[in-house]
Amino acid sequence: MTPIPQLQKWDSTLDLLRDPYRFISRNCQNQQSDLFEARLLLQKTFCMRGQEAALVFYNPDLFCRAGAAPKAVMKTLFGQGGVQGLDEDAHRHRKQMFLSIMTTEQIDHLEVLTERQLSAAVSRWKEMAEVSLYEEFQRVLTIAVCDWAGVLLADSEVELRTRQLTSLFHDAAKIGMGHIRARMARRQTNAWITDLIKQIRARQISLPAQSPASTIAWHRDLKNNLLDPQAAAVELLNLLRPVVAISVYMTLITHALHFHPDCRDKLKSGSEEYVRAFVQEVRRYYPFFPFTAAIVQTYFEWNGFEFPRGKRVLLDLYGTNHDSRIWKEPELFQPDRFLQREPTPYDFIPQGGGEYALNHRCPGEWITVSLMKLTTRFLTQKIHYEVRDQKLEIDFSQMPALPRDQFMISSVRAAG
Ligand code: HEM
Ligand code: MYR
Repeated sequence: MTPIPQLQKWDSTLDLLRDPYRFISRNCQNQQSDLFEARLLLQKTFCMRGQEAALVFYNPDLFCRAGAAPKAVMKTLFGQGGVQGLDEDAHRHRKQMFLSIMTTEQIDHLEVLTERQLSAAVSRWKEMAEVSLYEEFQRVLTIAVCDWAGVLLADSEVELRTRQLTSLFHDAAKIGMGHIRARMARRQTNAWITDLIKQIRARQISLPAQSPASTIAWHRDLKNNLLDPQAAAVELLNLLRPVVAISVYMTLITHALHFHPDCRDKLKSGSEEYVRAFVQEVRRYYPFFPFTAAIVQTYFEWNGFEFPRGKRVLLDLYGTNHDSRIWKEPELFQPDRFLQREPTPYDFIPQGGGEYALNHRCPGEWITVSLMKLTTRFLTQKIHYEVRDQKLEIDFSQMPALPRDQFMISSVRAAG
């Protein structure tokens, strides 16, 4: 057996938090290995990257997810009792519930609702001296996704719910006050949506049968029981929160358009294929979800390395999307690469890899791509705006990573 390269430091958690997107690939480079071991959160953890690593990581016979995510992530971003922590039949059954929601009709419906909110926002933006795009996108997506999912949202509630849903992903990985905010947001949103689930079940609210809130409220587990109302709330929040998180990608699209005027010109003429390639390159190039975690379920050997049962393993998503063995000149932003080759489920993994139904790969990828394409068309074809001098470099020390000044625009007007 080959010994697994070990980091010398007693604990590397601080190094990981200082540069979360590049920690794994930097150390892989230093160790000349796609796999190394480091102590993270006081626990010896394997870290790996690359398409071969993704192929083994997404073998559901070898890895499980129960206990894989740290408590801090469960109590903020994911919530407790949701699909992310399930395995085997229970996972496949719950995952099917999510996949059943992702029909073309549902995705188109969310796109229409989002487009309507973006257009409505322009009337406001025209009157504003300066528009914080990240915040505006959060609001647009909160209104659209609540409407789509069947979650009633009074006008007076929009600001509060936008702030809470955003905190679940924006503050989850912060330390100190930020993290406390995310924990509070988790408690508040759980209470809000648990109430809604109970009202739907008591038939105090009537929703179309195909609305996502109904699907989740009436979903039955393998023993034919309804989900515990708190678990159902966590699953409905597993739709609301990540759709609001697309505000991060929407902001990064604006960033890419600003720094690549050649792409903007090509997008103006609007070939559908190029819009798609541009969106894929945004998902490849920019940091968002840094890595994902699983636990070795049964002992196995891979490339001469021993994987002991119970070991926590991190798969580097960002590093795999920047692996020079897969991507020529990975640090260049080049949408054309997606016109030349279709990615595989293991070499392009911004939202996880493998098969949707059998693995934990993100069931929201189609929605994400659809709303990103809409945003790209909107920013290049529907409005004009100015970008004043500001700090636009991406802050790689934060999760999610955003431009330092987030992205302020001004002089917004409809294109005509
Ligand atoms: C899982 C990223 C949007 C719902 C995941 C995973 C990642 C991810 C990395 C875990 C993959 C793994 O552990 O193997 C993202 C990013 C998004 C996004 C960067 C951009 C905003 C969405 C959307 C939805 C969604 C729009 C739903 C509408 C989920 C759910 C899971 C998941 C329910 C858990 C799947 C499972 O455990 O089987 N996502 N996602 N995500 N995502 Fe997304
Ligand atoms: C979602 O809301 O599910 C989609 C996007 C959230 C990204 C949050 C930023 C990074 C958090 C890192 C946690 C790592 C977990 C092992």
